[in-house]
Amino acid sequence: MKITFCCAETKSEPWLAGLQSVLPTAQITVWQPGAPLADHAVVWTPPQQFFDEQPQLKGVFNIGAGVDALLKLRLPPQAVLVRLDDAGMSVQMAEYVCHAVIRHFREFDAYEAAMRAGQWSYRKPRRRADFAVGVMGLGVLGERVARALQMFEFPVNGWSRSAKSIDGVRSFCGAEQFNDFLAATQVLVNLLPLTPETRDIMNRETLSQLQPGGYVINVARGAHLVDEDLIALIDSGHLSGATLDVFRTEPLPSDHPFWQHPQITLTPHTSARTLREESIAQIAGKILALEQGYCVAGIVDPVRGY
Ligand code: NDP
Ligand code: OXD
Repeated sequence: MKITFCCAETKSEPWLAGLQSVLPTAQITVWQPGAPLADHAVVWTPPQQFFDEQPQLKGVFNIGAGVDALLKLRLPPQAVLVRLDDAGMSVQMAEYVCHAVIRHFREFDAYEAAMRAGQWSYRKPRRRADFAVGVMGLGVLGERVARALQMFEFPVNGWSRSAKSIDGVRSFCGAEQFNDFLAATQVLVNLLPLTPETRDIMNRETLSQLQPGGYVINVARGAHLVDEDLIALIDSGHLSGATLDVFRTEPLPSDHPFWQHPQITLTPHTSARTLREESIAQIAGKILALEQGYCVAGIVDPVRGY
């Protein structure tokens, strides 16, 4: 069995060594133009040339959960595209989102500023019931985040394409329930995949429907958010701020207004990192299962876009 590795911005040696140790009989090599044909590919943002030169692939394994960049390319029609299915990402996402929600709810930024100014000052406790968190996307990551937020007794709403039944989470689904979901939400968390239907979904019209003082946490993709609409709604006072981990252009250009905005907190696309060991174990297990004719979890539906 031949496996080709084509992952941009990724050190290949440890991945190759890790894959080789769990698939000892496989021939695993780093792709370069003109490389021999392989059976399976492990990829992250490969160029179109890669797929053009590997037309017989059976499996394409993305080393991330989001496949928006891959679905812009022409993939071999018979190849199954498999996304990372948690592989240690959901706990990181739960940590990140709970941290952002709690920091906002408990006003820890204001306490930190007061402490730095040498002030011992109390703020009035806020009512948890006034801080309903709405999670857009209740898949592998969104469901874990919704469950984690419940541990802190925030009211939790979730919005997805199909209806969900998650204990304690108020489920909204489809375009027809989107406005009700927004109106019931104070802190909006985005964990949708980027598809033609979800691009620009956080815009002036939708964000205006959040409860006054609303807050936005975007941990999915930058192109879900219309940047200037977010800034306008914060500056008008309708929204109180945002925590953003993903951006339309990454790294975020140095002249982007997000950098300087006092009510916006930024992190560099780090909310849930790909963990090498967990990912290698998952991908190797799935390659073996596919080779033996079994179905595997995490196969992407190219029509749905995730
Ligand atoms: P999943 O595919 O498991 O879940 C996607 C969820 O979104 C599902 O609940 C799905 O609904 C819902 N959804 C999709 N389209 C729509 C729509 N049009 N309307 C309403 N709901 C919709 O994805 P993951 O949870 O694994 O990951 C989500 C995204 O997080 C990734 O696509 C990626 O972009 C991003 N990500 C970001 C990371 C970071 O570090 N910042 C790290 C990892 C991922 P249904 O259940 O009904 O199908
Ligand atoms: C992913 C990501 O999609 O890291 O896994 O953004």
